[in-house]
Amino acid sequence: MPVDVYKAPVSAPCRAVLMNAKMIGLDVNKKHVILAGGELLMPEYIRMNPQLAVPTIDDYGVYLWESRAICAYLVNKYSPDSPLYPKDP
Ligand SMILES: N[C@@H](CCC(=O)N[C@@H](CS)C(=O)NCC(=O)O)C(=O)O
Repeated sequence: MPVDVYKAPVSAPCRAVLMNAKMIGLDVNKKHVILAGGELLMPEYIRMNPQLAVPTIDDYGVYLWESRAICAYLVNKYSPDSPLYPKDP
């Protein structure tokens, strides 16, 4: 099962996460969220992201939001030798 990425097509932060995943060759399961549809207000979503925003990831029960944090996390976990992020913080 790939990592779930909750995203909306109009969202630049979501595109950053998806581009980042593509750059490291990570297969993700895209879950489309309709921003005006009230999905972000559902208890199941609030449990994952109390900030009520996309992108959010569900990595086998590890929930993370904020696009830049997600990008760094995915590279660290799934492509630690990638040159996308420096080894020395
Ligand atoms: N700083 C956040 C920004 C997230 C954000 O603002 N997402 C917008 C879409 S671009 C959102 O989900 N808005 C909620 C809404 O429109 O109801 C990130 O980089 O992930």
